[in-house]
Amino acid sequence: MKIGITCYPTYGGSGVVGTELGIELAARGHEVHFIAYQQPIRLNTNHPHILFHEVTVSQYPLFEYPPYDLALATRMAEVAEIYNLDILHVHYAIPHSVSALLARQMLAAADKPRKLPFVTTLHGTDITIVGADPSYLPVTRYAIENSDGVTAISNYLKRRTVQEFEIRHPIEVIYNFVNCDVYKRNPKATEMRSEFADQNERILVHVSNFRPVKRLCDVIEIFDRVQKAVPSRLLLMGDGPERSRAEWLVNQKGLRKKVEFLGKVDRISERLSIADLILMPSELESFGLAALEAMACEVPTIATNVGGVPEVIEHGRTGFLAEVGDVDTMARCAIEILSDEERLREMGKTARWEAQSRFCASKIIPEYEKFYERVLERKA
Ligand code: GMT
Repeated sequence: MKIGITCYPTYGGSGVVGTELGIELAARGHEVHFIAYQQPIRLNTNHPHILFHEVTVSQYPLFEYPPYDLALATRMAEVAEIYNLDILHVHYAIPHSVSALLARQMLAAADKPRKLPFVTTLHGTDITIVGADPSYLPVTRYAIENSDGVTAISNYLKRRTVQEFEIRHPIEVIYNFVNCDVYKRNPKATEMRSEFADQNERILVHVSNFRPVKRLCDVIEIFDRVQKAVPSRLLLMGDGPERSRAEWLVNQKGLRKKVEFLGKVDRISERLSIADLILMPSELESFGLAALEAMACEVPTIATNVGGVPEVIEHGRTGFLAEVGDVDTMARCAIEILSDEERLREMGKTARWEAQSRFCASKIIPEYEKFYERVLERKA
């Protein structure tokens, strides 16, 4: 198949899923065309079946807000026509599904009309935060309803979309995935750990885009309690609006020597594979991809019991779940597991097993392929 993929190219779950999906599809022989305003952050391959098409948004003094969605629609239609795309797959409804809808209509009305069915994958904040905003809700609902196929990354997100957007269009749940050959425990973990921690210290990690929804300060609060009981270090991967608040808190608590802000890390798998625990105390997560990637690396998660997280992490088996803001309970669970080497490793192994058996790319990518085939059959 010739598949066009649009996602946010920046640091964030939906962009990661869109990019990794394209990479996996190309590895399975499909031709994949990424269409975005910048090369996606995880697109670091020269695979011959992957092409990147940049969307340039012209500036004009009249435009206080340059119309990216229109430039994107135009580029989608162009790429579809030139490269004869079979299908377009957009990640994150706003504004990508609206642009795809426009591209489909433009091509249908062209001198030589052609079909361009599109699939929208809902990731979370496009529904729960941004999409639910009254200024976006009607247009988001319209674009979802008019997509040729809609998928959501968890049952939770599907339910929420149906309830809040009153969507009648069927939504298929296709879980996020992880490439278990790339994300795995590093056999050289012990050597690599010495770059960040002493031999007797545990390594805790957090990965996110540091938006308020991630509750980065709770990560610091949890770590502060943990390091008082268990010698440990905290590695923070990512960047975003909450960084300076978190830096202040780290400073105030005298944790500067124990907390490292690594910024936007390219090869997350290398860092995850040396970790003992991942902290994800988010206000909301429709899935929690960072936790899944950690699970594949045998790293249990301490998280909040929100959104789609319980569909990924089983309390007491692959991690621990607590209420939002309950940093004491999350710290207590972390201390408990970090103090019991045997249970920690056993839980890590169970997490890996769960990632492999339920969320491995080799299982999930064929679900997307079948979904595309069904959409194409319907549109034939
Ligand atoms: O969490 C973010 O701020 C990023 C956001 C995105 O759309 O880029 O992540 C959402 O999609 C991820 C990939 O499907 C999910 O793993 C995250 O749980 C989801 N975030 C939220 O629901 C807050």
